[in-house]
Amino acid sequence: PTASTAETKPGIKIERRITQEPPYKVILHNDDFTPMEHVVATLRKVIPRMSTRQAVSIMLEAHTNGKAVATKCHKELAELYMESLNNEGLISTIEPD
Ligand code: NFA
Repeated sequence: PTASTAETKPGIKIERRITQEPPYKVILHNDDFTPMEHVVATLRKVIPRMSTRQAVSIMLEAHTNGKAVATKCHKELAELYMESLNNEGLISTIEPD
């Protein structure tokens, strides 16, 4: 258990517990074959509350840079999302944030 402080307004420090933050990243990797439409549809199907605009943005970032963070969440959910994305033919991995 550890904590950090952040400045919001000048001179006002708010303490926030790092242990309450999502500790894992789900990384979407580019490939040369999967249609862009399928990537967007799959992100929206697998990850709750993902808008089409968000999904397109993540897809394009992975397409351009090779990878993109699809979401941040706790480990068990990250594993579920990774398996679901990979079952749909995508390549995803998880890593501690
Ligand atoms: N690169 C794929 C294409 O050109 C699209 C894609 C983007 C695939 C992001 C996987 C991840 N059809």
